[in-house]
Amino acid sequence: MVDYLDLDYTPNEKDLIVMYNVEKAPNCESLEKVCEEIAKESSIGTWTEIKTLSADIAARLKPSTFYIDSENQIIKIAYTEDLFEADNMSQILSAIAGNIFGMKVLTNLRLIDISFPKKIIEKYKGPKFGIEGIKNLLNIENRPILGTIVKPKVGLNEKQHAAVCKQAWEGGLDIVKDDENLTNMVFNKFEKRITETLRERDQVEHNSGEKKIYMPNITAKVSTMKKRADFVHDLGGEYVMVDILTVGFSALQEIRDYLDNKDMVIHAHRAMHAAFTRNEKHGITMLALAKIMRLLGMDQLHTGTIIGKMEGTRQEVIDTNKVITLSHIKGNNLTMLDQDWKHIKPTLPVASGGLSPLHVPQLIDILGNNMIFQFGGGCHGHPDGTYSGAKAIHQAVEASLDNIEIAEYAKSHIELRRALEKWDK
Ligand code: CAP
Ligand code: MG
Repeated sequence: MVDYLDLDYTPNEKDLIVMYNVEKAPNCESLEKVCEEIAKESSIGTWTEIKTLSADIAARLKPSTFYIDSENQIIKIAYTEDLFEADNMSQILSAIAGNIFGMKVLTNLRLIDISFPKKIIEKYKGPKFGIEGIKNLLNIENRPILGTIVKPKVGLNEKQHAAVCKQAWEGGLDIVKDDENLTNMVFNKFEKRITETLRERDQVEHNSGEKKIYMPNITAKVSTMKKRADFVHDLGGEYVMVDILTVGFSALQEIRDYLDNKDMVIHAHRAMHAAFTRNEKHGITMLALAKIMRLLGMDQLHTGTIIGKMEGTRQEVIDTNKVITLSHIKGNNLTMLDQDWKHIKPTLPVASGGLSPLHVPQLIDILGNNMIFQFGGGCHGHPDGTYSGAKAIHQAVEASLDNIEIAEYAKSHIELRRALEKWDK
């Protein structure tokens, strides 16, 4: 009989460790029993003893549940590295985040965090640029990077799209991006949109002397994403955006490798994440997902605003930003594990969703300056349009960095005043 429970076990540097929150099913005898089932199903075992599982295989590969906090229903399992194909994230997740979510012995299962061992970390490049690389590229030091998402999400034609981008850049924003559902549409063709928009970008850069960024959404099947990235690159684009979950983990690995010698920044949009990150009792935390994305090489990642329209508590967002920006993580027994990120650069967090200039003081206060703040409706919804919306966002940041109340600053800045008139209800 293989024993998957070993509370005396001390993990070593060859172990991948997973922290789970477990709610056992009423018909299951104990938390220890559930731990055994989770460890079995996520590694070498199944629902019954099998004759084909030799003592040697068990000795080499069986994982150990080495920590059980029955009060908080939190467990930690150590998996030896030989259970995994180190450079194959899909395989790793099929094991530790696969069948186990569907087992009847548990009512809920939440994967809280994964600690990756040296042998796995070494197989990944991580972000090409990281926070410093992006700040250098945009020549921005002591303030958050400011961006907008073209709205409406879809519907504009190529020229209309480019014109909106031009206004946002001229209004002072650094970045303009496609929305998560804008790719190659009958009314807005990818190549024509990129051509029109990068031409406007070049013009605004020339006139303003400021660095301006366009993040086109290349989300599609992998071969098409490669072609679209090439098209952007050949036209002088430095960024691509990918809907990380809908393209999938293996596609992301492929794209990161493909873009490695093209010097392109990868912006990761997390559309669909809430399908498995939102339920606090079941699924996978955004923190764990964010760590996977840092390892896979995403330079920028949406992680939440705390104060905007999307779900995500202050603790979740701050912890998530911590594990993707720091080089060494000191774990606790509740929300995160120790992690040494070795050569893996930090990923720049993105706060986006339901933000307007009014949110800026709080955003800077809670999340700091090493951030990207994005405003869709909060820019294009300005009473006087996109250009004024962009100006108002910039003015709110200027005021906040100088510790001036935005209401006070608005007295001498019409765009900000108009924004307050609309949104300060
Ligand atoms: C924001 C946005 C982003 C969300 C994604 C939207 O627009 O473009 O996709 O921020 O959420 O479509 O909602 P608004 P998250 O600024 O107009 O809200 O960042 O939480 O992944
Ligand atoms: Mg969007």
